[in-house]
Amino acid sequence: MAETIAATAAANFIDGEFAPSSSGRTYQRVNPWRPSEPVGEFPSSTAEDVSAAVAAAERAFPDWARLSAAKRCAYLAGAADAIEGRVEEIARDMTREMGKPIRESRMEAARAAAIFRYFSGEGWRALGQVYEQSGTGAAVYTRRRSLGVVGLITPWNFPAAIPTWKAAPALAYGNAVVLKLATDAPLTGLHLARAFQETGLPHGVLNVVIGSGAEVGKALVVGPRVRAISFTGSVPVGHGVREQATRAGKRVQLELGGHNPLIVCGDADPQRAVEAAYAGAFWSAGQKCTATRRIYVHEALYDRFRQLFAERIASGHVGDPADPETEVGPIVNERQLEEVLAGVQRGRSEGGTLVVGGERADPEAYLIAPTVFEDVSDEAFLSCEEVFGPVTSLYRFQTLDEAIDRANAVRFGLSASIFTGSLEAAERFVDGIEVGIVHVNSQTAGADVHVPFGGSKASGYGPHEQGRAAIEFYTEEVTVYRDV
Ligand code: UN1
Repeated sequence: MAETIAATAAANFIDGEFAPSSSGRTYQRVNPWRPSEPVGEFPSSTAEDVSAAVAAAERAFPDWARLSAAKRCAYLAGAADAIEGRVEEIARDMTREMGKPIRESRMEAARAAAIFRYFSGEGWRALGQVYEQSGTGAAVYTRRRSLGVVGLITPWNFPAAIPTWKAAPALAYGNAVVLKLATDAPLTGLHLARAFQETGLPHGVLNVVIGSGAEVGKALVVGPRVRAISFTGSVPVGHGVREQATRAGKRVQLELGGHNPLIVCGDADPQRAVEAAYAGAFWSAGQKCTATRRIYVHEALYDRFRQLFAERIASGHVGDPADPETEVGPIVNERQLEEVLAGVQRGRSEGGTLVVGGERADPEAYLIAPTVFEDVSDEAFLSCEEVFGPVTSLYRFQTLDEAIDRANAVRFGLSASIFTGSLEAAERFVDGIEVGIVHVNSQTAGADVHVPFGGSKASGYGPHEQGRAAIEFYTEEVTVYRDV
């Protein structure tokens, strides 16, 4: 059944039915590993489609919000079961449509099931606190309630995990959802709609619209009946979303880019740090906002680290993302490929030296070899701006304070990591590094499902996502003075 959903232009999910765009417009998505191979035809949706989805969500909302949390959460548990039962199928679709190596696609599909599972329990928790009124001693209590229709705008790079980690809490807390899937990876997200359809979710509670940011995203952001927007994507688009949504009086949550540092102290186990650097910089071809963009190595360890890192890259598996051995697959599309290659070019023209990589690695596939620079100045483009591909730079440092200062000298603040055996160094790093997610002796990417995820500085805005933090964004707090 998924194949028929996937292969048709009737892939929006509105009011419980799969349907084409009312405009009849479609686009074709191709496999980034073999761009001559189409993945499928999908709807190029319009503001009118968004309007139909929002209307369906508005109709569904009151009954959904009135349902007990336990009953709502049963649908999430059902979706977790459905997704768990077809991790392999979802992973294969993900790999085919956006090029993520199948090893990682499997982990991500399983993560989506875990997120639904987690929120199927989380939604049962307390929604408020009871106090006594200061004058009379009568009860005054707080109660969190759902917002209404929420708009979720999701990217192509985590096409299972991100739609899930937004939709799961939105639904658990009683909101109705309009989910925009990215045009570069619609197939994966459609499995969520399919899973909920199978659980018998009431029509209109979850709606899925596929289309561009300019049409579908904008219609959600400015549409007056949408109470809140949760957006994951780039900094410039995110800031535009914030401006427009705020002007329209909406609640906004942004998860934006990163420029994540990894600090390797002189006492670190170099091989372990190299593994983390490799995974952080190159898995998913560096197309994660949590990818490792800068690696600061203590001067005593620099030459050894550089050599081991180059050896690890030489023995790494780069190529067909459908091969379970592959660690680094293609870039999502041709435009992104060109942008990454332009970033590499700029790195060279600003004085960076290539340690390895730097070129396209396949005549047909959008594949770029893992790329490492050194001698990049702290002010250069590569040290400050996100190049969304398998590109990272090495820097030498002398003291930990210096490394932390340099690590902080960017506008982003998403994740950061340190490799050290010293508790004191780790504590100094945790205290001084200006990011939302800190790793000690693990790579910069990754997001456990039951803890908050989100950045500081230009990397994020609004409450964090996932875990118990998610209730902040998807509910509003009411204070009730109760006298008899
Ligand atoms: C992860 O590192 O597993 O778009 C998650 C992104 C982030 C999610 C990263 N919002 O890359």
